[in-house]
Amino acid sequence: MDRAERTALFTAVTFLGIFFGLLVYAAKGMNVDVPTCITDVKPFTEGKVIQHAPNRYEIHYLARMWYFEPSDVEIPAGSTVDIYLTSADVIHGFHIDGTNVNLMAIPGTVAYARVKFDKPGVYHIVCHEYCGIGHQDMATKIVVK
Ligand SMILES: [Cu+2]
Repeated sequence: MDRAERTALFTAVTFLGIFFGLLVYAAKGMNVDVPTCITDVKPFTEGKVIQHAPNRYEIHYLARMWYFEPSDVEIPAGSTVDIYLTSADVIHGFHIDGTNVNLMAIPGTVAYARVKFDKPGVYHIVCHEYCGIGHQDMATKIVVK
């Protein structure tokens, strides 16, 4: 092997090692979860907001062609929200702007994410998986006061 090749290979492997190490650290050390399919919540057929405590919410989002239920949720700043997501028809996307919540709504499954809204503002939610003719208008928001 040429010396330059060896250097290039060593550099590439080193960077990949750092990259992978930081990913594992984020997942294990900082609890940044990759969304997984949860099985203890049955797919639901209506969207709703459930308040458990002053700063504790649970939102069941139902995605359908071409809107989200519930739409335009309002919560106080500092709230921790458990988000459950499912679809009533086809595959949809679910991204909350300004957070790292980025899920897929797959019919028959429930996706889950927890997010804490510290900063007041308007958090737009968009569908980013193509879902038909009305896809570009499929959005809602969470208003944090
Ligand atoms: Cu959609």
